[in-house]
Amino acid sequence: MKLEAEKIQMASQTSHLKWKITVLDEIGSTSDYVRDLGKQGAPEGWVVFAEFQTKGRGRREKTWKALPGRDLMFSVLLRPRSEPSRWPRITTLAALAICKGISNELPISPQIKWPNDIYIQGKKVCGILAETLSTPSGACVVLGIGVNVNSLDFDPEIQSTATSLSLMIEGGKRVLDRNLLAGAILMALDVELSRMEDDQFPAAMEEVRAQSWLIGRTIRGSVDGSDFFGRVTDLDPEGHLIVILSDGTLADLSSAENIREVICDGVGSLGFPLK
Ligand code: BT5
Repeated sequence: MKLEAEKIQMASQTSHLKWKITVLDEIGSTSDYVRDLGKQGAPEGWVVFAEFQTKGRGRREKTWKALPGRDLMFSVLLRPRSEPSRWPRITTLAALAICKGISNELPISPQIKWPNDIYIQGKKVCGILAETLSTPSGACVVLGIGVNVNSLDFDPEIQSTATSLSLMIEGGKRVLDRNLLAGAILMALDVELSRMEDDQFPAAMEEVRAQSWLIGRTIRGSVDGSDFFGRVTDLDPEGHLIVILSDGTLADLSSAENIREVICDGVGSLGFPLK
């Protein structure tokens, strides 16, 4: 079934934010499209879905790869009223919202792989890209979300690391209703994004911690081009990752790249005790 703006609107109708939904057959990137809308002064709540992206983007130079007509790829225009210092919380709250939207609609409990991925059974089912942009009508945030819904196979580069909701539920036998799922995610986004302020964010962070895929795992990753290795102990109150590094020091990371789990017994390759 194709994506239809009216059906998504119906499925998200109890939201406080008035979503204005557009569905495109093909576009370079929905986030670039929404960026242009933002520059032209478009109101908060504009959501653009595409059946196919020719230039889907991840962070930095990375690409988002998805075949046409199977998944969800969309970008949301936000004009947060909170202080800009709180805006980095948007990625965390969006991750929580996506988990809730999915588990409200389907018998599955996704996990948050800090900072911007959603995992099911250790595989990536969704990526989030929040970008800030200044416009003549004020700063705004373009929140880009890609969810693998009905894809059954993936580009060779991501074949071993990616999965889809359909694959995880009934081994890909059932085609899931993308309009209903999109509506459920938008409703959850509406609720979670209202938790940005200091009086609400700590409670949201408790839920995020409970759904964290990384806590307790031994990982490798990089920050600004420098590699690190250590064990994740927690997320701090702001949603940063706390890692005990191999030299015993604690790192509090606001962002990192290429995080992957290291599985080995006994002592890690850098002499880091794993137990
Ligand atoms: C992300 O970046 O995961 C954020 C992706 C956001 C995509 C949405 S789609 C709608 C909107 N419009 C856009 O142009 N973008 C947003 P990052 O953490 O940098 O991860 C990118 C990496 O994920 C790639 O380098 C691949 O390894 C992997 N990847 C690419 N496509 C994938 C897919 N369909 N499923 C799982 N992993 C994928």
